[in-house]
Amino acid sequence: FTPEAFEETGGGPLYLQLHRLIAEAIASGRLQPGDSLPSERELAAMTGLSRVTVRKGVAELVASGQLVQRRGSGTFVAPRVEKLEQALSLLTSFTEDMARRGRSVESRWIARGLHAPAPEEVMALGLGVGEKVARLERVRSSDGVPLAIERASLSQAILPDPEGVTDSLYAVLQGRGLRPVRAVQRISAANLNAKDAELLGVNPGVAGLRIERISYLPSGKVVEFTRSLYRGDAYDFAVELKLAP
Ligand code: 16G
Repeated sequence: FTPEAFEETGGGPLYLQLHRLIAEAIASGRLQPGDSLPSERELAAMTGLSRVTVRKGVAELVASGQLVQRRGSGTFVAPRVEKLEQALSLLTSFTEDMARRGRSVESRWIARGLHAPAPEEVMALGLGVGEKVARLERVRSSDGVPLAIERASLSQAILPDPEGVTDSLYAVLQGRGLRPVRAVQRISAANLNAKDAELLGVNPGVAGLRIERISYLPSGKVVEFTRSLYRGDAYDFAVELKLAP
């Protein structure tokens, strides 16, 4: 990061030139995942830029997730995640998706139990008066990389014993003859808030995908109402389109 290097960055505001220099160093492999970046003071001394400008250039890379800042220990190149291509037309579970890829599954439980339902759960699940909701909230990881936060809600009638779900929810449902056969899924963009970003090990504000799934039994009865947050940098959702009739 020498002053000369800036002459080759194509001009523009100084903080953007620094942004480009660091991004190129990451893209070319000169900076590797996990490498630490010089401190703000050192970068300013190396480049001749002011600390304010350095801070702005680095902040952009933190916001886009290419750099990670850890309080007290500095700024690092973010670990590289391999994008997972996921077909959108198949009703599969997280465990099945990862098994098909030959990857491991780890789940970190945040909450699991029966609760009084929130209004949106009553609506989505068609709960009766006084019926409780089983909530399963967990961070789903694969090969050690956190990929999604899943918050599943099921009626007490479908899942009376949420504590009994230790690994795959769909395997438990299958065992009870309640495996969903159809689902409606909605995907929208979301910037991860500080709490969810921490659970996923990424910077607050980076791009995420909010996925809502309502799945059904052959009878049309709702099985689950699941709201998930997927890491935007780890997923690539693909769907096959056919010519409209
Ligand atoms: C998937 C589903 C989720 C379901 C879970 C069960 C999406 C967006 N979500 O992650 O609705 O509850 O699988 O996984 O695809 P499990 O059987 O591994 O617990």
